[in-house]
Amino acid sequence: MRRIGPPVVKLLDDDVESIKYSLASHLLYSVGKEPINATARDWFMAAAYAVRDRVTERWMPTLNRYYEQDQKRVYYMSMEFLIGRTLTNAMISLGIYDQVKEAIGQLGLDFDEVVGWEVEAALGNGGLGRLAACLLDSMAALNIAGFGYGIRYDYGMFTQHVEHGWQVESPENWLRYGNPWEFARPGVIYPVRFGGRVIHYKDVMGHTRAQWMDAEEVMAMAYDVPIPGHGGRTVNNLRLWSAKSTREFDLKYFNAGNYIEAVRDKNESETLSKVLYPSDMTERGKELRFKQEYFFVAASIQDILARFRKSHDNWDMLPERVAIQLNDTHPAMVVAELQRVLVDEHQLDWHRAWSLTRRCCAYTNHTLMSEALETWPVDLFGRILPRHLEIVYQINHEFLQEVRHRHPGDSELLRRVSVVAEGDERRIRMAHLAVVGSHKVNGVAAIHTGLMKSTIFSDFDHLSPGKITNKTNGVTPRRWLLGANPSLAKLITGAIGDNWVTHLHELKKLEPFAADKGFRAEFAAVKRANKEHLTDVIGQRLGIDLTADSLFDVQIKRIHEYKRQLLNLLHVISRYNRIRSNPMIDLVPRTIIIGGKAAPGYALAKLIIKLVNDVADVVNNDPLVGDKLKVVFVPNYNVSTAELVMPAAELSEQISTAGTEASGTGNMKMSMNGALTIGTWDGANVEICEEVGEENMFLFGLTAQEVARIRIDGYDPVPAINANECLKKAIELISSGYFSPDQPDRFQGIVDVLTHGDHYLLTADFPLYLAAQERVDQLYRDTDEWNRRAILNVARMGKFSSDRTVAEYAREIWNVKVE
Ligand code: 26W
Repeated sequence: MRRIGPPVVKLLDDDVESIKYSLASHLLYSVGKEPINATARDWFMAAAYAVRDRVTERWMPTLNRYYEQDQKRVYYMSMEFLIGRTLTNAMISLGIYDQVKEAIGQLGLDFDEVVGWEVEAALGNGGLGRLAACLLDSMAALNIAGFGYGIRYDYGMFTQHVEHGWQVESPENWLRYGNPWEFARPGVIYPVRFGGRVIHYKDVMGHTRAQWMDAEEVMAMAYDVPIPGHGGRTVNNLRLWSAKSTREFDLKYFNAGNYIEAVRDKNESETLSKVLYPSDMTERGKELRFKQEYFFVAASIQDILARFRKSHDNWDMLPERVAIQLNDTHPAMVVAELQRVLVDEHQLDWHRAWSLTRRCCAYTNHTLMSEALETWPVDLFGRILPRHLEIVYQINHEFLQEVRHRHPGDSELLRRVSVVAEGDERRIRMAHLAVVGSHKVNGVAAIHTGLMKSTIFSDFDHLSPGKITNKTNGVTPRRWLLGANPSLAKLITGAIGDNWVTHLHELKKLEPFAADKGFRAEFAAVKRANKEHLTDVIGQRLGIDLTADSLFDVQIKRIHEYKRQLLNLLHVISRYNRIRSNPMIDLVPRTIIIGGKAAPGYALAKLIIKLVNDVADVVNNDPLVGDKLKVVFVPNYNVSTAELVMPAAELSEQISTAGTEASGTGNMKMSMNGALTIGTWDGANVEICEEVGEENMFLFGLTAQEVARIRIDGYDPVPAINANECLKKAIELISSGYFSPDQPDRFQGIVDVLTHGDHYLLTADFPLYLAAQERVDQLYRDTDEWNRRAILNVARMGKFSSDRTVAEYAREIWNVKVE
């Protein structure tokens, strides 16, 4: 039973002595060691537990408060939460950073080393997963009753190693030493069914009912992770599901006396939460992925409804107490599942249930790229979720009937908007299911939302004007500025106070400081120190000698053709050619830093990584080049690496083909840390430009409209290549095997995509990119002016706090109050 009333436990004290006591007692009682034989990792665990205690005692009152006040809950449903490390983040949220650091120091330990032992929670691929983590942080900071639901993968994102320049993946067993941030909830466990068949019958009232039977069962067990909001008033909950075989299952085999078989099958049913799919675009037709999606949807819906039923017996209250946000289509089965539970299990009338479902759900789209839009073959769908397939057909039938009624005779329209794609193989379009089953649909940047409305969802936009809205992404300033860049944070706070941490618009007050020579010098010193720190780490870990005197030019993100890491490389190679043909040339020294993972099955992306490393080998070891140009591939780019690199970036590369990058969030992180952006008119770059001013960025290239136009006309890259000597020479150098003498045709695949079709229009944008890079060099020579503009970038980043993003969702989609 839930206890109502004040907490029985008195709050722990947060002074250094009390924290030292916590550390020592956790080392003994939780870790089972004494200082004499404790390793730094043991101390990390002790520190995590000491901080966790202080998080936990704020967590339970938060949950009780929501219950007592019967607050509307927001459920953020996501297959990915790319959280990163938690220890210092939690210390900052609770306002105990200095004390814990001091306590650890007083125990004779190295704080950075202790903190460095934390294995990050990498339950996500990239932008979408990291956005989920930023939104959770902001919901807690804004005291919104926001709960995350996801999967507790045994193996999250793979670790990337670089061997002979190639990406090699290895599984990351992140739970090996235990996860101090999670609480196992063996009592919170729900059955999830797969397969079987459906029978239809008439009940006593004469209503036709469906019964789903003979299904296999897997159990979903909850693990809870507290999400502390800044200031510590609110600690929200992230509930992650882990698959467990059922007890019936065990008994069945035990009774049959087949123990070995029992254990083998048990393993199989537990594979559901074994591993995160490491591709952020295509997982076409993978049955396990489909099952993972339903697994976490089914468990979450049971949990959400159980919580609702504790305090409500009127189903009509559901949309007033429950908002469900679908992070892309991965949880889109929520639409069919909620409808199924209401109709089949609680006997609601179909139309009443459908109204409730739609008023609860909202869907966020994160990409327009057709290869990333999920569809499932009808036969796979029906084999695994036979009742859901019927429900999807019924939903579609009623939807199409309404469309037919409003647009009689337009069979093309029906074909286009149908949830079922007809063709050689019929498929369920999850995006259409999500749109039809939601009351709001949103894109993640203005240009992206506009393109959603004019391309993939244009019919839906006409059918339901106003349903598709924009919610431009943001990032949490707690992790990405205060936590990652403490010296810049300190400089800012010294100038304008610390209110910016929760009200990022206050950064505006920095604007006048851009004109202050003294402040510019201090700003430059901070950036310099961050660059030196990165230089040290790269020297130690990779053995590459960098100089902080060069311009740090950074592109860190997943490796994808559309993100155009190759365009960056073409600039690098042409720069190299310039230096080689004139070794005395007076060029601004550059350090090009590239980092990112390729999907294990994405051969071309892996080849791009190899090219970066082969180019780096040649350039970095060419005595003619010296410090004028260095190229570094940072292995295993993840949240922790991002926290290291972002603060040291001076030039932020955001150069996707216009119209392809939904938003980008790395662009915001780097600007916030005082980098200038070189970028295309794509994603949130456009809005960053509106805020910071075009004169404080280096925007270049085709617009999304021009890209669309060119593609309709059909693009031939050959004339563009022949017209630009630099480009031609760069491609020829790759093609000649200059960077791969041991295998001259290694990069033929890359040369081919550039010279045949060039779908992402690198060759079309190259001259403008080079010109923009020229402007970068020019400005960098005027250090003071560069710094002035960098400060203006920081000062004008207020819009890109995920607090603003969450507040917009709260008001316009979730209908919950923001204080
Ligand atoms: C089928 C598996 C799969 C997994 C992830 C398909 C597609 C995805 C996502 C759509 C990929 C993703 O991370 N998208 C990114 O979302 C960010 C947050 O909104 C945006 O900032 C990025 O521009 C967008 O690429």
